[in-house]
Amino acid sequence: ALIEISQDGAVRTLTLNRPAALNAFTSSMLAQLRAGLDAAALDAGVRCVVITGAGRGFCAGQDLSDPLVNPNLQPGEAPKDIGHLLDAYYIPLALRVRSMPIPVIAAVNGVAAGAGANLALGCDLVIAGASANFIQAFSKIGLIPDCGGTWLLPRLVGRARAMQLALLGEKLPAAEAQAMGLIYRCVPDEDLAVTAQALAQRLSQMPVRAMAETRGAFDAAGRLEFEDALKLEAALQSRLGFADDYQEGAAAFLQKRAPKFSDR
Ligand code: LHQ
Repeated sequence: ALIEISQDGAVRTLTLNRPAALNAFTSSMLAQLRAGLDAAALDAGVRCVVITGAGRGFCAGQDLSDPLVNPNLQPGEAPKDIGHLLDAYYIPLALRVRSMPIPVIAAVNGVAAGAGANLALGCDLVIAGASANFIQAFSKIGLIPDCGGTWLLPRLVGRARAMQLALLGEKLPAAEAQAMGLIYRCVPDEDLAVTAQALAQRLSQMPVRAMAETRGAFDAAGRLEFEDALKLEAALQSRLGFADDYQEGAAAFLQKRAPKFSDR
């Protein structure tokens, strides 16, 4: 399978599995990844998702040898519209990540380039191995950052650094990505899998529904006035206040016992 699926407790791991091409995306791989996320979203037994890569890379972005993106056009052959690939695959995938009812962790085990970098940056927490690099490779082939890059980069690191990354298209080592606030954390390569899984297990025991609402509220706040963000918080808090997780969390606190969360 182009996406390998495994489960440990309530943690579902989706592994991009085309290591000979650094897990560069083909259309069927993008479709399988989206289907894997759909299945995780629908499965009440899954409370956190980890996306990682097989082999030495995380994901090299769109497979540039795919006929759909026009490699080696013959003289007189008309180029195909690559925008269709975004409409059909990348937009639904990026939206799927951002609308998951549970937290999504990217465990970036090696190079993350182009759409592969931005798929990772769209996740809720990004943890990377020290040898991983983030590359906005688009500028080198005459394209703009896609898979959410134009929206994510300025928000994550500010316009100046977003422009630096997008225009220069240089390799950004994971340690620097952490230092500039692009990602949550950089860890030694040999610790990545264990650290990411431990983090996922920890999140899976927490109130995951509130985490998904937090992501949604952050995204919404980006286009709201302060007062409207306050009102959105009140509306969401009102809804969560009726949910089991809040009742359980508050009761457990007062009873000085460990909570057991179940909402999703
Ligand atoms: C690849 C790729 C690749 C095919 C490595 N494709 N084979 C959306 C919609 C429509 C159109 C276009 O794009 C998009 C979004 C995008 O993602 S655009 C950006 C596409 N990605 C890139 O431009 C990155 C291209 N790759 C690289 O720059 C390098 O491979 C990086 C820096 C990622 C890794 O460099 P190295 O560690 O030196 O590895 P390598 O270059 O030797 O790659 C290993 C193999 O993987 C190699 O195959 P081979 O048969 O020679 O061993 C590469 O050809 C293959 N590969 N990326 N995107």
